[in-house]
Amino acid sequence: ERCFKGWKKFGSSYYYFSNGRKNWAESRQYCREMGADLVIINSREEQELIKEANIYTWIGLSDAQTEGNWKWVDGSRLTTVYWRKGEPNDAHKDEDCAVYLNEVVSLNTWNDIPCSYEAGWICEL
Ligand code: 2F8
Ligand code: CA
Repeated sequence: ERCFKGWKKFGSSYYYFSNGRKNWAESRQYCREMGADLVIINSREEQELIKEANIYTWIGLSDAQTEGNWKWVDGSRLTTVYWRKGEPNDAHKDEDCAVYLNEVVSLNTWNDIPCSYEAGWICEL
């Protein structure tokens, strides 16, 4: 089995938690350069796994292509959803990328924010 230094193994995937912050596209690029992509959340277990993430952390979810049609970076539709109450709200009609909000800030939920915002990120391989 290959060794992924700094990656956390869970089920059949590996997860990388960033230091530092980037916008959504740059975060995604960082993951792709390592053969991974931003994290896709398909289960309560996976949502629980990312609890140690920073306050604002990009996940691989966006509706940039068609407003209101949230899709994972692999093109798949949402199965489980963990939106914070009242989200996604496309505030100022400018929120097309999703962040994970940690337990302390907002009880382990998601929010849509502008894709240009700088946040931490999680890659999944
Ligand atoms: O009240 C919810 C609202 O809070 C913030 O805007 C004031 C969020 N923006 C950022 O975190 C950048 C909105 O996304 C959120 O809907
Ligand atoms: Ca929002």
